[in-house]
Amino acid sequence: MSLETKYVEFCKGINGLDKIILREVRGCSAEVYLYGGHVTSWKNEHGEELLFVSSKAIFKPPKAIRGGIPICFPQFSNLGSLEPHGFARTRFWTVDNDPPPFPTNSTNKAFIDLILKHSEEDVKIWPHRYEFRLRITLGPGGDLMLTSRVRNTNTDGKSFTFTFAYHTYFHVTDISEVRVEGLETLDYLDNLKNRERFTEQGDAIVFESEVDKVYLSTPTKIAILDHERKRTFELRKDGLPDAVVWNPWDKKAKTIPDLGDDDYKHMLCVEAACVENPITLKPGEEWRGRQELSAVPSSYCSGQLDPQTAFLCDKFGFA
Ligand code: TA6
Repeated sequence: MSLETKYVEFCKGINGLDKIILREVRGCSAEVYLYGGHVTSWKNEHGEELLFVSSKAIFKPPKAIRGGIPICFPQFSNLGSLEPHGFARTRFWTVDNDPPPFPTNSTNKAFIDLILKHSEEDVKIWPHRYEFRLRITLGPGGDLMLTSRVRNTNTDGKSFTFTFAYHTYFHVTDISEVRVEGLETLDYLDNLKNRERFTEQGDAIVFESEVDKVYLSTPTKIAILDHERKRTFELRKDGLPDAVVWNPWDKKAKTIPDLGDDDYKHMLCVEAACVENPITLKPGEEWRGRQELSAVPSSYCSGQLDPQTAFLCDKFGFA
C-alpha cells in the first residue's frame, strides 16, 4: 500500500454489524466487530488468515461469534453464576474516542480503542460498575496486540473480582501436526476431569484427542507450531499468568451447533488468561492484561521447528 493506506476503516460486516478493518502498509490486516469487541480476522501480508472462524459462526446477538478472539469477562467458563465466559463477548462495545493515555509505540497507526461499560441491565446480573477499555493494534510487521484495561468505577465502595481470557482460536492446517511449546512440565487444571490438578509430562504438547486444560503460572511466551504449514505462532502475554489450551476433537465438535464437524482439525485455542487466582479491584483501581501475537515461518529463525531458537531470534527481539 502507498500513501493512501487507510489504517483504520469503519464499515459494515456480516448481518450489517459494525466492523473495523485495521491495515498496515505491507498488506496485513485485522478485523474487529463492535459486537463482542471481537477480533474476527488477522491476515499476514500474503492475505493468509491466521485465526480460525467457524463457517457456521452466527454473527447475531445473543450468540457469541465462534472463532477469532472472544473476550471472556468478567467470568471465564462456568466459574461463577454468569453465562459461560461472561457477557463481554455478547455486548455491543463502542469506539473510545478519548482513551486515557498509556505508554505505546508511536509508530503504530493501525489501532482502535473500544470501551464497554456496565449497563443498568447488566448491573442486575453483575452488580458492579466498570470501564473496560480494549486497544487492538496491528503493528507495522503484522503483529496483533490486544491490551485490556479494566477499572472499577463502583461508587458504593465495593471491590469486584473477575476472571478473564483472550479466547484465541488459531487457524492450523492439521491439528494432529501441531505442537505447543512453553507449557511442558507445568501444572494444569483439567476441565475434562473436574478441574483436577495434574502436572504435564513429556517434551511438548501434541494433540490426538480432546484437550481442555488451564495451565498455571505459565511463562510469558508460548509457541504454537503448525508443522504442516511450517508456521510458528508466538504468543506473548503480560498480566495473564494462566494459559488455556482447548480443542474439542471430533465427538465434542459434533455437539457444538456453530462448529462444523471437521472444524476441530483446523483450530486450536491457546488463551492468555487469568483463571486460578481471580483479579480483585478496589474502586478506582485498574488492571491491565496484554496479549501479543506474531506469525513467522518456522524455518525463518532456525531452519527447524525449534521454538527455543525461534524465541531467541534476533529479528523479533525475544532473546
Ligand atoms: O476455553 C475452553 C472452554 O472453556 C472449553 O471448556 C469449551 O467449552 C470452550 O471454552 C468453548 O466455550 P463456548 O462457551 O464458546 O462454547
